[in-house]
Amino acid sequence: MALKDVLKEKIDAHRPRTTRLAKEHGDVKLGEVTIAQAIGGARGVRCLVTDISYLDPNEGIRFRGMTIPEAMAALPKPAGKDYPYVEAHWYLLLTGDVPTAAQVEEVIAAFKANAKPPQYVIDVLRTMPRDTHPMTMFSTAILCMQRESKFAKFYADGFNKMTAWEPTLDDATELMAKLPAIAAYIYRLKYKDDSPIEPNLDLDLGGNFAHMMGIDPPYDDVARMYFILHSDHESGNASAHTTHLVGSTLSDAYYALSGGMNALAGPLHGLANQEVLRWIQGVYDKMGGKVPTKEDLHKFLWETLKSGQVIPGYGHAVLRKTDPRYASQREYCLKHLPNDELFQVVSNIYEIAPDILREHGKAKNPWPNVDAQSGVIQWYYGLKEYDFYTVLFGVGRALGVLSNLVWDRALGYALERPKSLTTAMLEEQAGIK
Ligand code: AMX
Repeated sequence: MALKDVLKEKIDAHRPRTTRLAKEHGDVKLGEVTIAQAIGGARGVRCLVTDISYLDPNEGIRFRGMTIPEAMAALPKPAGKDYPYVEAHWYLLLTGDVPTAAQVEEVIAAFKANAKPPQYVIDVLRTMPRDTHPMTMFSTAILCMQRESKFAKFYADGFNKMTAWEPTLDDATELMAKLPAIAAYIYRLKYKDDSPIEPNLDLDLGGNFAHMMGIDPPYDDVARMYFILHSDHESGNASAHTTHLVGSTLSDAYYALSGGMNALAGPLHGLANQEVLRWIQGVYDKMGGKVPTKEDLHKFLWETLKSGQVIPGYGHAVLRKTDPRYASQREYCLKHLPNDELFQVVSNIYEIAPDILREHGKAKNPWPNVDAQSGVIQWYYGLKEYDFYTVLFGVGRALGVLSNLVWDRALGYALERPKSLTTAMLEEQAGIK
C-alpha cells in the first residue's frame, strides 16, 4: 500500500480518539500551572499532544515508541552501511510503522523526484552577503519557496479540514526532498567558493548529502545517523513548538518550518553545537594551541561559569541524565575515531563537567545533551566551519517537525492561543499587597 494510503488509514482510525477525548473528556485535568511556570518559559506545563516522539526525563527520546538503539536496529539500511535510511525514519515518524524495503523505495523515489531546489533559491542565496549566518540562509531559502506550497493553493481554492493533511504531506515531502541540496549548497557557497556539486540521484538521502558536501564515506553514515538523531524531541522544544504554532494559523509548511528554523538558530537551542566547538577552541587559544589537560579544563569550566556563561552542550529543560543522542554519537566516536584529539578533550569534559555543574548548583541537569558531542564528528571529517552545524541539525529536525505538521492538520489541532495575565494579576493571585 502507498504511504499516503497507509497514512489515510491511520488518520481515519486515530481521529475518533482525538474527537472523543476533546468532546467527552475535555474537563479532565492534566496538571496545574504555577506562577513559576508562567514566568519560567512554561517549563513542564502539559498542554501539547504528539504521538510521534516522547521524551522521558530519565530514559531520553523514543521515536514512535522506539528508543534510539531500537530504531537504529529495526530500520532498513543501505547495503553495507551501519546506519538506516533517513527515508525509512521519515516513514516511521509519519506512520508509526517500520517500513518494508518497498515502502522505503517509495519514499526514496518521492524524494528524488523533488530533490532539485528551484533556481531562484540558488539565486537568492547567491545575492546574500557571504558573511550571512548559514541558518539565516537556510531559513530564507525555505521561506522563499513558499510560493510552491500545495497547501496554500488548496486553502485558496476552498479549504477542507478533512483533507488538509494531504497537501501538507505534499509540502512536507517536497521540502524534505530539497533540504539536503539546499544545505549542501549553502555550505559550498559560503565555504567552498560557490562550487556546488551536482546531486547523485543513485544515492539515498544520506549518501547524496555527503556527496553534495564533497565529503567521502563514511560521512554518508554520519549524515544518516546525524539526521535521525536530531529529528524529533517531542513537541515542547522551541523548534518543534514554533513550527506547530505557526502551522496552527493554517499558514503552510514553508512558513512554519522557516519559523521553526529561526527558533533552532538560538544559542540555547540548536546553535549550542556551534557554541561547544567555539568554546573548546577558546580553551585551545588560551593554552597557546596546546591540548588542554583535565586540570586546564577544570579551570576553564569554572572560569566560564564564574563569568556568568553556561557550559554549552550541558543541561536540558526536560532530560535528567546523559542524552542518549550524546551516547549514540559517543559510541560512533569510540568505534571510528577513538584516538582523535578533540574527542579526547570532549571525553575529558564529560568526566569533569557533571561534578562541576553539581557543585555550581544551578543546572537541574548536569549531564551532556546532544550538542556536546556532535561537533567532534563533523570536525573529524573536515567540516570545521562550525557555524554550519546548526544547519545540519535543521535538516534533521525538519523530519520531526514536518511529520508533526502533517498530523496537526490530520487531527485538526486548533489555532494556539494561550492566555496571558499581567504582573499585577500574578501579584494579586499570590496575595502580594
Ligand atoms: N551551564 C551553566 N548553567 C546552566 C547550564 C549550563 N550548561 N544549564 C542550566 N544552567 C543554569 C540556567 O542558566 C539557570 O540559571 P538561572 O537560574 O541563573 O537562570 C539554572 O541553571 C536552571 O536552569 P535549568 O532549569 O537547569 O535549565 P533550563 O530548562 O532553564 O534550560 C538549557 C535548559 C538547555 C537551555 C540550559 O541547560 C543551557 O543553557 N544549556 C547550555 C546550552 C545548551 O547546551 N543548549 C542545547 C540544548 C539542547 C538543544 O536544544 N540543542
